[in-house]
Amino acid sequence: MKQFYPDIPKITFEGSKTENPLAFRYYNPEETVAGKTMREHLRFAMSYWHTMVAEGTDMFGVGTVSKDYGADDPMQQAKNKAYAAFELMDKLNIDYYCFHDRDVAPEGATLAESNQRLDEITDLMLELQTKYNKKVLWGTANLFSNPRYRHGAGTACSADVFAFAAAQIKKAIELTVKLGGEGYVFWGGREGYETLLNTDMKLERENLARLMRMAVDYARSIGFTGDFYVEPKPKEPTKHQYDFDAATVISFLQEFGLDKDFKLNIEANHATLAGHTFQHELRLARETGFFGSVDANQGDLLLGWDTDQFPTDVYDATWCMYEILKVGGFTKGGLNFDAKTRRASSTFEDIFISYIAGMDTFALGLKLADKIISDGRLDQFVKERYASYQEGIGKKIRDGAVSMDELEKYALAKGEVETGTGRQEYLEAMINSLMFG
Ligand code: XLS
Ligand code: CA
Ligand code: CA
Repeated sequence: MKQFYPDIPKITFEGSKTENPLAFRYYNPEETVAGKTMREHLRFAMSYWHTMVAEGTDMFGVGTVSKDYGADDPMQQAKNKAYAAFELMDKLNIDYYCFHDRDVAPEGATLAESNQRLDEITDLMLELQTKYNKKVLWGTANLFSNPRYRHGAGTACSADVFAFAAAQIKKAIELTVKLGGEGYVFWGGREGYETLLNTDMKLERENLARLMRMAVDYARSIGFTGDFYVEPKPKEPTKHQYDFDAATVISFLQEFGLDKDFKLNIEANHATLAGHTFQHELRLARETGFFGSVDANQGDLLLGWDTDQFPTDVYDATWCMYEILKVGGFTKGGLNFDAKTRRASSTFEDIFISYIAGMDTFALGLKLADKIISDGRLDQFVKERYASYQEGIGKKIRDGAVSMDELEKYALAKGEVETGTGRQEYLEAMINSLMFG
């Protein structure tokens, strides 16, 4: 069979001392860490849109790498793209992929034609999944690229657009089921607004919730047993997104009675755009029971947009894996590399090297997070910091067994209170010595 990456070998683990750029330094899939193999912990996924489709265009220039896969006809391109995708996952030892409907098959002149094209291409993808033993982590519908969605999809001012979006989601769910996908994502691409001058915010938010409810009910009725996720993002493309960050999404889900049906897909770059750390969003998702899946990438803190860079920051990966270990690991989610090479990194080899860098970073993060947790000093420190809630008045506060009167009496009797030092720098130095010592 024709190879699309003939110069790239299968990537294997060679250890941290290797100078071979096409080898894993830390990702050793069958190595056991904290009771599970790295493969089981990390559940890496390839993002179809960046890896197989995006050519490096930006606002100022055209693509720098061709993704036509040697064909002119769009359907032949889509088929070649599928062959290339599975070759790439096979060579990188990645078990899962994520896709939008429009990534895998070109949109047709009508909805019916688009659907027919999707049927044809997903037949091939199913064959390739079996051949290469690969799975879908999650599917989704692209409800933001086509100009019909310029006012949003579920939040569009036009009911016809809403209906079109519903039809597209219905099909994307059917395809996710056909491909055995373990999840389905709602990222609200243009589900927001630019100005309130022309916007009925109440209707838009209610409609978005209606669409989500219908999608879940339909999916369950056709036997989808996977998880639904909402992926928060604060801006880009619209100025005000209804899915701004984890807290906003959680309150939206609760407001509309969708909280039992959805979890969160937390993306690192979206967290920082919202003015949070990646770990903050993960912690909130974990503590509230909404943790689901992760889009592993990183932004550039000097830039105000979604750069979707491959994650190479070991601290961030460590804290991400710390939260994932603490939540008990993924169930149906995984680490999807929603990431692309920089525009100037314009060869296929750059794509492989980027994935290797991302996978190694998270493998290292996993080991370091396990080290921090096993060491125990950090957890112990936090426990001791809140020790006053374990007994006496603190325990009564936690148990809801105290009134304002009683607290006033207590405070009056106690006099001035002392709360001790936070010892942040001590902790930071301790983490450094655990990570690098
Ligand atoms: C865009 C989002 C998108 C979702 C899937 O910023 O990250 O790619 O992950 O629609
Ligand atoms: Ca994403
Ligand atoms: Ca993104």
